[in-house]
Amino acid sequence: MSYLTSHRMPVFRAGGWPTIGPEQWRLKVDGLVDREREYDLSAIRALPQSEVDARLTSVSGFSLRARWQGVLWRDFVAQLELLPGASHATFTSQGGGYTTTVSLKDLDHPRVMLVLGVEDEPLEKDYGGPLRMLVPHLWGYKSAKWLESITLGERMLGGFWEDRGYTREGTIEPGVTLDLNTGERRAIRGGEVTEF
Ligand SMILES: Nc1nc2c(c(=O)[nH]1)N[C@H]1C(S)=C(S)[C@@H](COP(=O)(O)O)O[C@H]1N2
Ligand SMILES: [Mo]
Repeated sequence: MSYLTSHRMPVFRAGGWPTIGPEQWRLKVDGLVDREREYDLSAIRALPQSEVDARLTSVSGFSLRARWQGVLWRDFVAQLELLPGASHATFTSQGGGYTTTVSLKDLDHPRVMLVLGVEDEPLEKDYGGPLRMLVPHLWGYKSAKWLESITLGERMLGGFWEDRGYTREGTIEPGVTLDLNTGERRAIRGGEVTEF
């Protein structure tokens, strides 16, 4: 059983579910970039690979800490040439119905990652495989699963959860989270949860 499954990580699939396999999978990057780009999985694996130890924290009250493997956003953005005015990235999931936007300022963070694996196993389809985002210092709805495209733009936009009442910024607020690593409820103070 995978790490996420054995820790009872919920499986969210708002906005659809991919119908293509990893062989057909492509990530498109467009908008305010010098040219449109497309990556298959081997192209993503050819970029510098890293690992982060970070907690994904959902506004719905659970969180999980894990070791995530993939490409750091900082390394990914470094091989793009952004055009003047680019200040936000809109992430669209396969399935068509899920999008979310994050400012480039928020993405410029050492633990923001395009995730290919968790705890040394490939990311399963349920949890966003073959490739998902991890933005650990914002609520989980900013971490789009089944990444299909990244569009560089000049403004904050709505998105699946943002249009249903959650904030566009996605800042983690103080409260309580069910820590799936231990099964305990713990207080969080707002911002990235790094203390456990
Ligand atoms: N495509 C897509 N991405 C998504 C979601 C979703 O429903 N569909 N849910 C988001 C929310 S609210 C959270 S908390 C995390 C949950 O990730 P998980 O389903 O792997 O637990 O994924 C985010 N990314
Ligand atoms: Mo969430």
